[in-house]
Amino acid sequence: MPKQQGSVLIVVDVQKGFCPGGNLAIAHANEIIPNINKIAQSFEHVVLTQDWHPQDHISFASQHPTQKVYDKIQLSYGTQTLWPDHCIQATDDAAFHPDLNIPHAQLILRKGWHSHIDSYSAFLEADHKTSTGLAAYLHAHQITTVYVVGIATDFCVAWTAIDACKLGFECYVIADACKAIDHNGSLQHAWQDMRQHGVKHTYLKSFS
Ligand code: VGL
Ligand code: ZN
Repeated sequence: MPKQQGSVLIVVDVQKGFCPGGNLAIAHANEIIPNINKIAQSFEHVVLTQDWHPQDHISFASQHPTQKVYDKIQLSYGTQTLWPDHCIQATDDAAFHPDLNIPHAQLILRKGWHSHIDSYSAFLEADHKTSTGLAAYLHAHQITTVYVVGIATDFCVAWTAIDACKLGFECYVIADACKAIDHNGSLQHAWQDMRQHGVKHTYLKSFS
């Protein structure tokens, strides 16, 4: 299969914490992993992201005693959804799912490691200012097109894809290689947002 020239596959947060048995488990999330492994074979450039929070992370409901999981609160950088404690640095919950098998992936980008800012996006933290350095990395490799897969469609995948467009990359989400949290209509809202920002979507079948 020809390698996609000038393109990168960004594999978002395929971690135990987001799969059945994890602390922020999404039903059936593990089922997309064989598809991701297969798609990755079409790419020379693959970046894996890893949600990587300190134990006192601001997105954890446990840090806000009067709030509960899924509540939304206002922080200096905007609205923050509160989550169960998840993907704490160097815990088993933060490990990549053992089915993920992309030995040629070159970069593992950890995000969400500032205790006071969340980072759904692989490009910019939730203040929309603090850079992770990923755009510069991609520019250094002459990459102009970004394909995004992984977990969760309506949070980290969507924010990554939207920032990719805002930063001038052509961006595709491979819809059937993603899994959503879909809480209170968040998935529909995310697709609408992605469309408005110029994110395109495609499907697995276009890679076979
Ligand atoms: C994610 C919620 C909290 C994600 C990460 O990977 O989409 N969602 N942290
Ligand atoms: Zn997180």
